[in-house]
Amino acid sequence: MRIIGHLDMDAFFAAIEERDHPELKGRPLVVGADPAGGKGRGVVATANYPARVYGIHSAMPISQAWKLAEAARRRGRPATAFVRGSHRKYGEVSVRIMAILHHYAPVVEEASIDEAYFDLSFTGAYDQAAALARQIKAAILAQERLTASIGIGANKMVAKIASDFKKPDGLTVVTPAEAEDFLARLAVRKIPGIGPKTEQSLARRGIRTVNDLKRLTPEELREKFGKWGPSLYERLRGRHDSPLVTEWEPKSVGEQETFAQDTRDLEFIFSRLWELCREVHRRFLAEGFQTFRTAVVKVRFADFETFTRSYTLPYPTASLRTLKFHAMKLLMPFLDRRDNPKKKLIRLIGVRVEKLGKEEK
Ligand code: TTP
Ligand code: MG
Repeated sequence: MRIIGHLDMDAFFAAIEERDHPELKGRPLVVGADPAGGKGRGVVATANYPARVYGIHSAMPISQAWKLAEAARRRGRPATAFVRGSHRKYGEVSVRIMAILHHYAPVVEEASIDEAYFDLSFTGAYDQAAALARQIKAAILAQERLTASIGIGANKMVAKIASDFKKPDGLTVVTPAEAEDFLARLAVRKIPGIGPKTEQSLARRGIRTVNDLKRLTPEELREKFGKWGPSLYERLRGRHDSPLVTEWEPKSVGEQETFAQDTRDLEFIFSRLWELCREVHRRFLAEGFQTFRTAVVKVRFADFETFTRSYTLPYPTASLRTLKFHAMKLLMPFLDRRDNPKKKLIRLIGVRVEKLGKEEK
């Protein structure tokens, strides 16, 4: 018997800002781009629940969020605070939340910055799994002063839908016996993979709930959804067997170069460093990876003394610019007094990415 948990932090970025700025507590709060008095460009990263009451949500233009906040204020509703936020801080909190999960569950899939699946099959029973989920929520509250919502079900799909069912601070357990009825009542949009466009086109045919959609035969689903149809047919009935995608592949992609002459020519060394980064990044993509988390730089001096330095990002990225930035920061100390006080010449440099991730298909 499988028991899968899914955790999703509540209003994640906004909750962290409220925690760290008590004067914002309980007020409507938007984390995102600078609203610049309504002229701002860029978007909302997230809004806390009081700001969502005004209709503000993730990915909305910040100018529109500003208008909604102003309209609410003119109606006599509380004023909304706008903050830019700190992605570095959110990444660090995320790392600590994931560590808590790893402490309680042997297999954890870190699905995004504030979301993870974890295997609770080892507890052997749904009430035991629920008790453990309560412990996880309590540990997060005690250590981070943040709330999370958790869903428990027989597979990833049911667990994810369940974690969203009662937010914030929710715990929703859907046993295998309950799964089909639980899903049948929901709007079709709740099934991962059914987006706003499909929702609309189904609504035109009078199909709004999962129960409505279950009236379609596998053939009709294939007509409408193509190859995805048969697996959707199963999902609507609560069946979904994809595994948790856990560890990073224990692989790395790296390149190094021995210079024709030992050197301390910064312009030359950096031009070679950029080229190595580009080559590593190209191979990383060519080998089918989507993300890396660790950048490693290697330096060998003319006397063969060799060092490696690495930096692990708070969350996965695919960015060549990020790789170049951290490779440069890691290499710099070897070019100046910090790690090269005797001004030794450099014989070789290398660049490597580790903690590589491939997304689940
Ligand atoms: P979500 O879990 O989607 O949202 P949330 O945690 O803010 O709220 P909820 O209680 O509904 O789970 O995303 C997690 C964080 O990711 C969110 O706090 C900010 C960031 N984010 C963006 O920056 N842009 C986006 O479009 C979305 C959806 C999220
Ligand atoms: Mg969340």
